[in-house]
Amino acid sequence: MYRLYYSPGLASLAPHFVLKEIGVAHELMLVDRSLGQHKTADYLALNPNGRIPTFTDGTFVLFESAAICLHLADRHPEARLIAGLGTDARSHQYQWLTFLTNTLQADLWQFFRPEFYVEPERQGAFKTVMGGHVARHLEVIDRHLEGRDWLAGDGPSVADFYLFMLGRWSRHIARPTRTFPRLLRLMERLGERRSILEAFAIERISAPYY
Ligand SMILES: N[C@@H](CCC(=O)N[C@@H](CS)C(=O)NCC(=O)O)C(=O)O
Repeated sequence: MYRLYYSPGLASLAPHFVLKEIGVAHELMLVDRSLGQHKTADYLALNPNGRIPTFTDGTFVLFESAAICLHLADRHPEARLIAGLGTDARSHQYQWLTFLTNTLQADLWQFFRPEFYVEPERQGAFKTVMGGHVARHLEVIDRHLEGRDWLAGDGPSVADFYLFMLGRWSRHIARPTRTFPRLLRLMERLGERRSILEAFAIERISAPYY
């Protein structure tokens, strides 16, 4: 049985959307950050970074949210959440997913956790700078979406579901996702899907979603 170790609204959200989109049986294991459950020896044995999410399937263990999404897409080709191996569309899906994780998500992380990077008195200014970087990344995506329904390929891929999660997180910056017209259309299109609405309901996340 698949297991997703999650915490509401965090980086486990994208794999949760993907599990729902596939419609495969799975167990959700709540990791309560306020109790430090992500730093216990048992959890660190699964994910040495002490970060959420982690995915298991029997003795198989996988961490990194994007890797979990890709794994599920590969395991369930019938859900068509990734284009065929060796196709241009698949390479572009890799491109966008990588951009999302190592650029947009990385800068969002710094926006949300300035205390890891600068002293308290500089954190306000640091957040403004990081919010600006995030807005520029969203602008790149928004421009790319001109004339396109999805990031790459002819249907929603794991990259789009991942973008939905980060687009939601970006609602806290000065120029949130909803201020980018093409990005907003993508968020609206995805936000109507049953998979996403079910995941939000389970995680007790209510509208507005982004
Ligand atoms: N690159 C990791 C990052 C995961 C991550 O940073 N998760 C956050 C929640 S969104 C977390 O677990 N934070 C734990 C903490 O703040 O100590 C992934 O995408 O899976």
